[in-house]
Amino acid sequence: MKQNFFAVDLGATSGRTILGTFIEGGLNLEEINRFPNHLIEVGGHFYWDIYALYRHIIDGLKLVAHRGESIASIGIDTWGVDFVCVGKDGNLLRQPYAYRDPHTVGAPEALFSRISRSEVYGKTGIQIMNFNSLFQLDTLRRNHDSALEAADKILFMPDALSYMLTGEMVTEYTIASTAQLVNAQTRRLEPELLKAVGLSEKNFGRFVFPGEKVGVLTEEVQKITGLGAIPVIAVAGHDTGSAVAAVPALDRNFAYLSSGTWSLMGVETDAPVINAETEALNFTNEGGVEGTIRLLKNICGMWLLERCRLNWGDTSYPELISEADACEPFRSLINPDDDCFANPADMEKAIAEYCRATGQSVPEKRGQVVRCIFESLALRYRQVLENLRSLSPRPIDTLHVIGGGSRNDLLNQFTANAIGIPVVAGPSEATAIGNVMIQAMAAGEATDVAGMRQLINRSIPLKTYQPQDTEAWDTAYIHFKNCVRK
Ligand code: LFR
Repeated sequence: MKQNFFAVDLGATSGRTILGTFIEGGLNLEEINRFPNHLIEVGGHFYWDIYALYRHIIDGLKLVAHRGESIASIGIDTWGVDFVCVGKDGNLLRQPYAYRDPHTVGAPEALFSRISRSEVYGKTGIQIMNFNSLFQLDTLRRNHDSALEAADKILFMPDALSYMLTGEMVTEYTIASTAQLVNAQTRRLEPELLKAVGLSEKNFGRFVFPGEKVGVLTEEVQKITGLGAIPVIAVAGHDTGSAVAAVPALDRNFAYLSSGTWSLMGVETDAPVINAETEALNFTNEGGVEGTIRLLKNICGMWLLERCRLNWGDTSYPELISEADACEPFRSLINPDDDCFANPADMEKAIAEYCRATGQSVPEKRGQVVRCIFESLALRYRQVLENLRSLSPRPIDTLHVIGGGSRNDLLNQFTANAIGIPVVAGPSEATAIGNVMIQAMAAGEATDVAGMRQLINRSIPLKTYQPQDTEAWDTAYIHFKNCVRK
């Protein structure tokens, strides 16, 4: 009998539920529902609405139940680092803070006065970013946050939603890894780091790896949805972990770019790569499926465009892309990772100000803004790929672009031009596919990631972009390095 796997994939701007089913020679994906995910600004802070996300998941489950379809299991992945505090009575203590809340600005330095930067990096191998859960927890601790003070347990977003569905509390390895709370060698929560922020392992749920069962739907959820006691499986709870599991590569000489709100560029390794160079370049070693490590760097991605679009009404992506295509090349360039783009009130203005401050032409038309974003991203990809080449244990022959951003033809072509090697784009729903894969492996329907990657490669249309205009891009790269702020 065919088995349907229900994947919940929540990103920082939108979420979706997908039903994945293995069919003759391939994988069929059906989107059940799609919904926005908003940052909620109130009282000087930014939060997520976990109850709204929960309701959307329930709606998705109901839709499948009403069709009379069966579900073999459910898996949830989300963006990284955010968490909820749970009280002794099992209640969520408040909505989770969103990682773009500026309360963590300067937080790493505050912690490093008690435990050194090198020690934190050496233990975890995780890039220092002020919003990592380690620094969020320390910020809340310093601020005497009432929810943290009353917390019995800390649950990361995917684990919190699994808890709401099953009543069982777990801490899944991939999501705890990107939180900067896992020791990269032992692959368990690092007691010293927990202690540094006033916590211990008792404050976390049962530690599980991708593929382990969390529990089954509570009677309450069964009643609301009309479904039975369906198991919830811990997938790679960190969306990037699920996405990279679904890179359709046939060998291992590749780099990947998981392209969504963030652009995550890296390689897959068998063991953490933690040394003076990775520390200086601030590369991360996030835990993945089947014991793999993602040696990668976060690059600010479609966030730049998503935020500009807030000013532009309902203009579609294809429209914006064609406007950008019609504009003059390399008119203005930015460093996408400059702090000023982290969460500005007005992204278009922030870009204009950046260009002015660096002595460049200020984009005047919408197409010019979009072109500036795409060209700057492609050049930044080149810079990060150059670093990766020196850190990676393997050669890099191809760049696999996966995720929603892989649908962007113009950016894919710019990327190939900038990096000088072929770009293979797709699948755009890599995260949901990775989520389904782990569930299928848990159910015994799939054996390993390598086999699944071959199946994805065979059954999902991919598009290859060969580098063009490389001389112009080489010149632009030199210009980029000179004109942007580091
Ligand atoms: C991508 C992602 C990145 C993480 C960022 C913040 O959606 O999960 O991997 O660094 O969001 O959580």
